[in-house]
Amino acid sequence: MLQLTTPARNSLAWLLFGLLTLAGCSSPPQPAGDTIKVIAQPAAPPPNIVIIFTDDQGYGDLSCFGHPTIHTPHLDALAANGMKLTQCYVASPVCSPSRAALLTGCYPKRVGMHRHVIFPQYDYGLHTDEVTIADMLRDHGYATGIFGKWHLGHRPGLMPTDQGFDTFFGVPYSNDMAQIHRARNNNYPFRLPLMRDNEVIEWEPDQRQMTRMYTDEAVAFIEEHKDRPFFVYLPHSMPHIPLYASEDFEGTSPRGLYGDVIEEIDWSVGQVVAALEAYGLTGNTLVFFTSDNGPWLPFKLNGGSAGLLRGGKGTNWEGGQRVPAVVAMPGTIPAGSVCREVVTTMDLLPTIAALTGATLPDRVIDGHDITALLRGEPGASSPTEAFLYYSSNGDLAGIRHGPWKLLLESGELYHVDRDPGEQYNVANNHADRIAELRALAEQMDAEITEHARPVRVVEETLFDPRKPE
Ligand SMILES: [Ca+2]
Repeated sequence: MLQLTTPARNSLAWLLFGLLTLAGCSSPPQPAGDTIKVIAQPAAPPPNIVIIFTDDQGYGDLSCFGHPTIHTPHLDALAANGMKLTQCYVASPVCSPSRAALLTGCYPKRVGMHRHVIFPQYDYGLHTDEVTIADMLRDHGYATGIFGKWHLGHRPGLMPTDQGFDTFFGVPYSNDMAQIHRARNNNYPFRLPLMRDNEVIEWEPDQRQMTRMYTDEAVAFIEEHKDRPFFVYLPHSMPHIPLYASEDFEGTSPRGLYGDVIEEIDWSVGQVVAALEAYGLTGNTLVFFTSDNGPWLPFKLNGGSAGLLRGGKGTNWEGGQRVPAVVAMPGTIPAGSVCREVVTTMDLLPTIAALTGATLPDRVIDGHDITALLRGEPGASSPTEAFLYYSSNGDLAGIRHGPWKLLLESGELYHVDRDPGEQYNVANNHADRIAELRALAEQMDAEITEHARPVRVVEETLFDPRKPE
């Protein structure tokens, strides 16, 4: 659970070299002997980080994860050049808690963000005392940008630029917290702003252009910062309902509008990868693609598919929290590899710290460094001994330990390696195991509860989300 140290690796050497280069010091004043050695043989800059995070995309909604009619050639190529993760979990089956976990490396409850999602009228958000991946990398000399949906608080002091990002372009909350897609003369009281940093630049933007706009902004950011380390966080608004695709994609997929939307996201992945290739950055950039939770099944054809997994968004079945994941970093991650070990999005922060030499937050986090798994080291196994499931309202709901998964309320027990679809409850044969798992879950949750850190409440507003009279 506790990750306290990581080697500084080559980052100090790179930073010294970079500083001297920036200062134009071709003949610097006589420095210490070690520094001369550094200048003669500068280390490679630390890797760029790109995290692409879709909204409500199911485990089965990529062709490389088995979808028969959605065509995702760019994601499939990313997997062919990198690694597919078949047991990747998010820490919540809904948006805001899942995002808090990804960015802090913590269970949502540890950072107070476990109580469902943030609505337009809410006054709280992720506390700025928390250290996000963006904070960590910016302190390490990275340019940091977010292009897409934030959803961790939108009052002054709770915005992306307060949480380690140099720049933000996108929406502060979900794309259905909007007037535009609802029936005419509806009573929904809130509207959706498109923002740049802390400014609203448009109310109720044309959502058909969203995926393209985020992509263009992300690619421009990569171009602007190609000569220094950067972190791009690209949390798409789609395929969260209401679904929208641009004119180039609408009506093109045999899967219907949902397929159009996924194929436009796939196009976006291709644009990002092409930009990295154009600037010679492919081998020194980690690209991680995943989804914030499972598919929104009650919307039927407009929701996605968790493939062979049971359930979807908002549930603690595997389909709610096990998400499709692809990661690439040629030369570091073996091409065409598959990791079947349990990993979580909480692992991203400590793993990125290890890869970049950035300093880990000075507090308890829940994620683990999975670089050994990503490098495909022989015998590498999951550092996650047990994984806790929390309901969409933040209540302890279950635990996975090895191949076993216990749902606490119903007492159902599944062997999710043999039975990933959770079809065969084997609780009757395992009374002792159930007692052990229940005790472990309660013990882990008690520790998190005891040491939970607060959210931040802000009275002032940046904008009025209410519909004008
Ligand atoms: Ca979501």
